[in-house]
Amino acid sequence: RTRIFSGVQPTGHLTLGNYLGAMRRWAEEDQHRAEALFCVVDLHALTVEHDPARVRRLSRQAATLLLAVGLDPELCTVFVQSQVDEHLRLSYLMECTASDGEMRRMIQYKEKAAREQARGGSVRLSLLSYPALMAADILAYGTHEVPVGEDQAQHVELTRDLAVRFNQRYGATFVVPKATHPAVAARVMDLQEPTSKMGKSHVRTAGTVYLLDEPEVVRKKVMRAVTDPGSDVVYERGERPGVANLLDVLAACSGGDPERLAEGYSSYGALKKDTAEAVVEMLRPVRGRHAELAAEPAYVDEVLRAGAERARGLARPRVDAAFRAMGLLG
Ligand code: AQP
Repeated sequence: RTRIFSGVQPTGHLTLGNYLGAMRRWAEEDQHRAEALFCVVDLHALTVEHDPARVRRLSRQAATLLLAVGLDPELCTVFVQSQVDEHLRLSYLMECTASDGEMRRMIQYKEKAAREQARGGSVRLSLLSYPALMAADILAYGTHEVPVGEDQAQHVELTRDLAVRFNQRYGATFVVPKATHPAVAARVMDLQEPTSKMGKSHVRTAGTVYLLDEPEVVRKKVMRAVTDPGSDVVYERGERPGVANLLDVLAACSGGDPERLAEGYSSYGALKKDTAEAVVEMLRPVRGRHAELAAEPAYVDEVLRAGAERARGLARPRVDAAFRAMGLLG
């Protein structure tokens, strides 16, 4: 059976980008067609300056949101990365497989390292080795497919390289996985800065729609989205990134095609209004379900406990085999 793995980082409140780029497909498609594991990757959240209490709170919220968007623990495995030791064990072997140079080439490393330095902080070593841990997350489970937004494509590519290298050098141990991306909205852009990805850890929040934003807040953010010079509605990602982003979001919410949708609009105002309503309606059940689940922390804890146990059982034999293959007594 096809195996799928993916995750979200508790580095901020989850966003519309996380939902459209990844989580929605996990719930609507992936969990139904494959053996799927979804993870709150909390260890990754320690790669940048963090507040322990906030990371703990966000991890719980992210886990609750995974269930709120429709992941069903009867169909898939939902767990927290730090509760399954195999990720850390295999991460070290991946660090011993990867080179310093290929880590330094990662776009996310360059961007986040620059951000940390601009804040006056130092760059954590773990930010550089992040892709080794991510490779471990994926490879530990014999994953075939990694459903992610486009921003993660480079890390999955590196994971493939590491799997191939490891298998060639130490013997066939890992499945070589591939990334899958949604057909539309694989990269949702910031509403205020449509040439940058919408991100959950941005300091300015006006361009980011959070899954738990009140409907009024969502409307305000979308209505104030930066559009482009001109006033005719055409889908042109390069020339008109603001309008293209709104069309992508509308298309993703309403199931249409962004270019086709553009033909139906003669003003930015009408496009924004429809996009705002489409987002509000799409998020309404997620907010509702999140509120219900947040009132049942014991249930969420039990899902995570059972998920971690199951994940551990799946990962352990392959990680043990990798230890032995690399020359450790294991
Ligand atoms: N804007 C996006 N559009 C489409 N997909 C996105 N994803 C993230 N942002 C977008 C996808 O969501 C999944 C989880 O992402 P993540 O938690 O690894 O990353 P993030 O939300 O981008 O948050 P970061 O990395 O903490 O920092 P910022 O916010 O500063 O960039 C992934 O599948 C990702 O592709």
